[in-house]
Amino acid sequence: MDIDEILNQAQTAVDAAVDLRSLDEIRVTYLGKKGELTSLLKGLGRLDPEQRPKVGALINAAKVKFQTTLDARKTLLEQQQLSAAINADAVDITLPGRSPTLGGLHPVTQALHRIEEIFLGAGYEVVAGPEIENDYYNFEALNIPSHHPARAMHDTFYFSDGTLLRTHTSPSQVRTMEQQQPPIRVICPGRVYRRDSDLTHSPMFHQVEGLVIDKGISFADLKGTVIDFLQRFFEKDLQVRFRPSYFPFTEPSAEVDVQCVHCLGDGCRVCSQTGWLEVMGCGLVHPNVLNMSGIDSEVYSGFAFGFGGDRLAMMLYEVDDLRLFFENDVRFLQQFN
Ligand code: 2NL
Repeated sequence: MDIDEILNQAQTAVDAAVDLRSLDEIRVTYLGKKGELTSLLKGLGRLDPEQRPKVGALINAAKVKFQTTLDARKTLLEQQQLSAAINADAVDITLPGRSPTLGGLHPVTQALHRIEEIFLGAGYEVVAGPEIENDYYNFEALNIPSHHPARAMHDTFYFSDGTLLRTHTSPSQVRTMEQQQPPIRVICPGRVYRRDSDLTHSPMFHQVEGLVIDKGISFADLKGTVIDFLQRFFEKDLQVRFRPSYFPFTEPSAEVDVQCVHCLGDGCRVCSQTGWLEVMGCGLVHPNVLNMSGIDSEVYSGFAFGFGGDRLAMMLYEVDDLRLFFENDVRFLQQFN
């Protein structure tokens, strides 16, 4: 076969190659150790000596032409392979994005914020304090001496050094009384701890306590404040009643019931057919409590109240199981977003 014929054949083969692998096979066929153009060069030895330079030059020129065609095809196929890969990986930037799901505030936090808003609107200050307390602030200053039966009622968690987890947020209010003279209007929301755990009690719950001290504060002020708060919180003109009760830190003391938010007083499972739900404890601050914190009980009087924020959140959102607030199942929590 003559050189031009081989070159023609080789170039046709190159043009027909559809990928880099078959292109390389073609290169080997013509330029490899046993390739067709290589063999022509090896055959030069059989020619007349005077013909060798001319034929050798022709073969080399053919090799160069072939290599050029081969390189051009290689570049083209590489570009095709690259754009195919880019197309396969392409992202459709016109697709709408997937927005991350946003979390929300826990229903108890929402209820606490709602409570704070109501009292802030009435001129109260929101006060926080430590969860680890000592005997004086948690008990002594609240007229609960050691061996008082109320201590057992509080089911306290003690640390080995005698400190304890506060059983109510009253210690924050005691510090407020120590630090400022009346008029005092504060609420103290926060976590409190009691060794108590069953269907309706969690060892940690959220308490909100309120304290008002000024000249001439009476039980009527307490009643008006409590009734107004409950009606604002539930956004309903619910009936409220006060029953006499006992706390060491208030005298007189009362427990407050509100008309059942579920049945509005008809009687249902939630209110055990009574039509009423117990919501808080309250009373006029005991003179001993005022005096111990440096407020003259002959000059000033005050009222205080305390309730469970979790309990009020349950009533507001009609949640019938306290444990739902602590399990943090997103299917439950999402309903409050
Ligand atoms: C309840 C009852 C109550 C208070 C808390 C209080 C605080 C000071 C002085 C006097 Cl510094 N009293 N707090 C008074 C009455 C009741 O809480 O059932 N809490 C969950």
